[in-house]
Amino acid sequence: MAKKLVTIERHILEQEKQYPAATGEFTQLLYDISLSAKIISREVNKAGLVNILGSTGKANVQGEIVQKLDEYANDVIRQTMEHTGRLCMMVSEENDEPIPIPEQYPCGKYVLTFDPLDGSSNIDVNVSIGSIFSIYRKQSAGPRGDLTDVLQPGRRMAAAVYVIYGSSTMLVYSTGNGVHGFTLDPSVGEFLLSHPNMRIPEQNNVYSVNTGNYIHWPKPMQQFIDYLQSMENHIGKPYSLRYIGSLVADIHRTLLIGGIFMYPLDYRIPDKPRGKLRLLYEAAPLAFIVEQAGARASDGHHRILDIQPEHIHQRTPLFVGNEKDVLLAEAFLQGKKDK
Ligand code: P6P
Repeated sequence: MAKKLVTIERHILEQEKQYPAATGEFTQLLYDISLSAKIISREVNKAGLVNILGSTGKANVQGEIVQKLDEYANDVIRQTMEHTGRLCMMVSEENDEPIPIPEQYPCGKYVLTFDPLDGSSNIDVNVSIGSIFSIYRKQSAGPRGDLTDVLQPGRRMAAAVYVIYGSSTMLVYSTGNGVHGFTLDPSVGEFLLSHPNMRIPEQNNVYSVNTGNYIHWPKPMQQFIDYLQSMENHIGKPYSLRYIGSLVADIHRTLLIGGIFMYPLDYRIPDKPRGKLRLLYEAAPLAFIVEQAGARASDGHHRILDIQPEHIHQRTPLFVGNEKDVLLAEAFLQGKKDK
């Protein structure tokens, strides 16, 4: 029987019907995100052809050399979003401060945080990279957004989206009503439903971590990895290692085949809690999505979605994957597991 052809616009509209109070604002916001994803995908996919590679020589708030594609993606998202009247504030990995809506545009009732192009160091070697978005509802009483609107715990998120620019471009989103994946058909410029109701498989003996950082981990973390690599673990054979070093690609694979992804506490990182990944626009939106797909997401001690952000570029350790594996990691890290 022919599969139903469902575009992301159609799917979002169907989802909206389940919220009688929905005004369509939220639907339009998700559509705006899919539009920026199509534009970024076009540039990412021709990066090798056009002289867009190489860095601008400028560094961003992370101190990383900003690839031209990072800046381009950041500009595309800001220019797609800021005039729509749907947002009251934005936060981007590429901008030191929160991004207010320009005075000449009206403010709306949503907040957008985003990492415009994560894993950009992989652009030049043609490894999958991604964009990550989270949407919150405005909390402040004033006409224009403020810091209380962007520093919300992930459990208050209204929606999360990630886009993976790989062998194909996929957009995966959740509004708290399951996780749904769409694949871009560039010939018609439509995201078509390809992965309805995504659920993480029950179990898979795959772990995903940069073992090159082993000597920089706390002892319990080293013991957990030793355990996964041994014959004495709970499945009686060593786990396989899969690590791409591009967050969206590693999380997407974990969601599709199971296992556990980790970016643990690393003693080289001076600021507590000594994680590399960012909470607001990396860990929290991805945690929202994976929890909706039946997975667990924590920093090794707390549920990611329960962490109250203190500042917009706050970092966190991240453990994502099958509940059993993440609970095991937490038991080791909390000293509750006999080694
Ligand atoms: P490492 C890419 O630079 C990134 O920000 C994430 O996409 C990725 O998960 C992580 O860093 C990889 O870090 O230290 O393993 O190279």
